[in-house]
Amino acid sequence: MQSWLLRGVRVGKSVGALMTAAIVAGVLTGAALGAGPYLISQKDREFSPGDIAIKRGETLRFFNDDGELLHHAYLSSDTFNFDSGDQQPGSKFDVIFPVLGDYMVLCGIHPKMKLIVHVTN
Ligand SMILES: [Cu+2]
Repeated sequence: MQSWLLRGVRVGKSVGALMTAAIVAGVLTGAALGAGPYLISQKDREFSPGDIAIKRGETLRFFNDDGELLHHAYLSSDTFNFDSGDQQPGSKFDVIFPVLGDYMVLCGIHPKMKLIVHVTN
């Protein structure tokens, strides 16, 4: 009886440890996937990716990884606006999207650069 109990305790502990590990892993994964930031490259006169779906409150990080070109990112809409200003090569600019909807982000320097952002719940 006693040894059965002890074994039970031991099993219980290891299950508990496994569950703790799973929860920790879940939290870490959730943090990595949930909050972003999602990287948007600005290179060769393109946003890449050119189309992205995120959840409300998540962050896009615009990264000018072009060798020597200035870039820019702005959004003008009824519900939500931002403007990065000039972005030097190597610079980053973070934007949180707080409002649901579909948006088109543009570069004021290269008119053909377009990024579609779908913000969902
Ligand atoms: Cu540009």
